[in-house]
Parts: sequence; structure tokens; C-alpha cells
Amino acid sequence: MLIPVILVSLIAVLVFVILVVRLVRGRSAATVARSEPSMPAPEPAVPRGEGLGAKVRGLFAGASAGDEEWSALEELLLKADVGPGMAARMVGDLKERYQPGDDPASMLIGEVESVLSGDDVQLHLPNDRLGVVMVVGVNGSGKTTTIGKLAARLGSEGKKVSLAGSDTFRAAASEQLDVWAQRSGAQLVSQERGADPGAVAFDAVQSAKAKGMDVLIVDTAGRLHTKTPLMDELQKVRRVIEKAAGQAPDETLLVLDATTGQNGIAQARAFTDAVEVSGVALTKLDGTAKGGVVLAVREQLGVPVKLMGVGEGVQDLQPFDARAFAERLVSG
Ligand SMILES: Nc1nc2c(ncn2[C@@H]2O[C@H](COP(=O)(O)OP(=O)(O)O)[C@@H](O)[C@H]2O)c(=O)[nH]1
Ligand SMILES: [Mg+2]
Repeated sequence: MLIPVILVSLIAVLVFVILVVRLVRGRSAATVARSEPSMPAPEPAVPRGEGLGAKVRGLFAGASAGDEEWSALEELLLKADVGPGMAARMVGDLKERYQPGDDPASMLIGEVESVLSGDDVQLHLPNDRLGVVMVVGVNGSGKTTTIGKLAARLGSEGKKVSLAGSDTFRAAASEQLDVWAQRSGAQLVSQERGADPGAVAFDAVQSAKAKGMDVLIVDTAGRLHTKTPLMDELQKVRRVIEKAAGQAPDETLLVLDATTGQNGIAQARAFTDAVEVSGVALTKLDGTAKGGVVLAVREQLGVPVKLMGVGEGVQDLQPFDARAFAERLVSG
């Protein structure tokens, strides 16, 4: 009687032990399976790297895209000099459209492109009279270089180009402009250092008109933008051009160094307050700078980028292209 009872009890204990062991094994196997990626990640449309795109993709690599990820994305955009208003707007747009599995870096490229693609990026120059382009910006931003490249481009389109050396403040300014005039086949009007910048502009307009030139590009001084006399001087040059040419400059280009970051906003505002800026030429995009500041300038001042400087050579000037810019900014 006792033996069968013991036997049944033993079998019951054995079955119980086997069941427990199986359960524990199954659990740990499930844990291992969960911690390993079940599928290889799809190949991204944008190459991996240390750029903004790689960081954004890293952010969204986890399972969820919650408030934390979105505010981290906003933080990344701020670090890229995109500016607070624009960063908030872009994050808001992306948040609305994002679906799990989407590539956030590709979406960001599309977003930047769509923010900028409605802009009028053409230079509006007349065909039937002298067109005047006034170029402003702080020292070293790349005004003279950009003028040289632009002169070469217009020249290659068959236009007769004149340059005015209204940066009479710096000693080497007119020699540098002269080098660019020769390189680009443009005619130069300049005077000695310290001459009145307005007088140079006036002479240059008269001379260009008399010679039947198509375009006159006016170089200006760019010493520190915080000093009011420079802005007064630029306003005067603009008035003189208006008087001599019969109308305001057809284009007033603000040259902005892409590496200046948020400082670029303060600079841009000082110039747009003083003279009517019609477009930005963003220089030094061939370096490490990605030019996120353009989005901030675009948002806060409403001025479109029309030209991109991508090097020091005569050919290194490109018309602004929203898609190319967006790709450069995000995937760098
Ligand atoms: N790498 C690079 N250098 C540039 C570019 N544009 C201008 N520079 C350089 O920036 C420096 C200042 O340019 P400059 O035209 O003299 O500036 P300005 O003082 O505004 O007339 C020069 O050494 C130029 O060669 C650009 O697009 N890329
Ligand atoms: Mg210069």
C-alpha cells in the first residue's frame, strides 16, 4: 500500500521538476531572443557618418519615437544653427508625418528642401539697360571673391561686366578687385584708398552707362557691423547708385560666411535694416560648415539664398539649389 503511494508521489515530483526546468529555460531563451535584433536594419538612403543625418538616425533607432526623441531632434537642429522658430516648425511637421520604420534623416532632407524650395533664387537683371548689383557684408565674408566669380559667370553668358571698387577703406581692396577683374574679363572703376565710396559708385555707374555695359557690380567695405558709420556709408552708396542709374540697385546681395553660425543672424539683420537686401550669397560651403544658419536667416529676415560659394576658384559659385543644400546640411 505504501509503495504505490511513494511511487506516485515521486513521479508527481519528477513531473513538477521537469515542468519548472522547461519553463525557466523557455523564459531565458525568450529574453535572449528579445535582446538580439530580429532583422538587419534596412540600408539607409543617406550614407552613415558623423553628420546630422547619422545623429538623427541614431536617435530614432530605438523602438519608440516619443517626446524625448523629438526634443532631442530639436536640440540637434539648434546646434546646426537652424534657429529656434525654424527648428520647432520642422520638428512639428516631421512629428506629424513620421511613421515607425520611416528614415528620419531622409524625411529631414525633404523638410529642409520644402522649406526653401519656394524661394525666388534668380538674379533679376534687366536686358535693356545697365543692371546694378550692390554687394554688402562683413570683412572676410567673401564679397570680393564672390564678385569676381559672379563677374566671370555673367561674362560667360555674354554680358559686359563692370566692377566698382567702393571698398576704399582697406589698402589692398582695390588691388584684389583688380585681380578679379582681370581674371573675369571685367572692367574696373576704382580710386585711391580713402576716396569717397559714394563718389566711386557714381563714377562707375556713369562710366558703365557710357560704355554700354550690361551689369555693374559694386564692391563695398565691411568693417565691423556694429559701427553705425558703415551702415550710413552703405545707405549713401545705395542713394548715389539710385541717383546715377535712375533706380535702386536691381539686386543687393548680402554675402554671408557659412561658418559664422548664429552670429550670421545679427550680421544679416544689421545689413537688411540698412539697405534693402534682395538675396544672400552663402560662402565657404566647401569647408566643414553646413550653413544651417540659412534657415534661420530665411525665417527671421525673409531673405532667400541665391548663390552658394564652394571654393576660392573662379568656377566655385553655384546657383542656390534647395535639394543640394538640404543634402549637404543633413548628410554632409
Ligand atoms: N573656401 C572658400 N573660401 C572663400 C570662399 N569665398 C571667399 N573665400 C575666401 O575668404 C577670404 C575672404 O574673402 P574676400 O573676398 O576677400 O572677403 P571680403 O572681405 O568680404 O571681400 C579669402 O581668402 C577668400 O579666398 C568660398 O566660397 N570658399
Ligand atoms: Mg573685399
